Amino acid sequence: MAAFEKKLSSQAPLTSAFKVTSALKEVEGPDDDAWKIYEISVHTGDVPYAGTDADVWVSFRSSANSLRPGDWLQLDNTEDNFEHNKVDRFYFKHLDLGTINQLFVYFYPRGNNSNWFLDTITLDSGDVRTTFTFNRWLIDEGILEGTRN
Ligand SMILES: [Ca+2]
Ligand SMILES: [Ca+2]
Repeated sequence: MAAFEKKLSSQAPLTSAFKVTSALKEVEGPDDDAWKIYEISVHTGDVPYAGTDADVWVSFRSSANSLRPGDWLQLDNTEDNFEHNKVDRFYFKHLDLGTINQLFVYFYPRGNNSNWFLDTITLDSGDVRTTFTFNRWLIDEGILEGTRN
């Protein structure tokens, strides 16, 4: 799959303060105006067998307080994530990221019928909402960048 750039290797996980959680009330971290709660919503496409039980991480580059290259947030909660035409929502707290310029997905196939049709991923700070479109199958392990709408 040519669009995949490289494989994930020995990437350091983020500290617990930046950990993705499954519910808004579970978000932890400093209580300061410089910090924002971000919602990541992932829409799996409405095509046959779109769903997956694969492992999925995201990373992004932003105009302020950007994640470092190698920082990845795993998207996981107690639900059966990334199923056909489902929207999965995850939350984390971070210093204001400003404009989100790039968003990357790291996909690691797992389970039966692991191919995943990823439609869009939206990052919402409450003030700014940025959607990245993929609209394609993810099949092999790798990293893919979304197209900012
Ligand atoms: Ca599938
Ligand atoms: Ca699943």
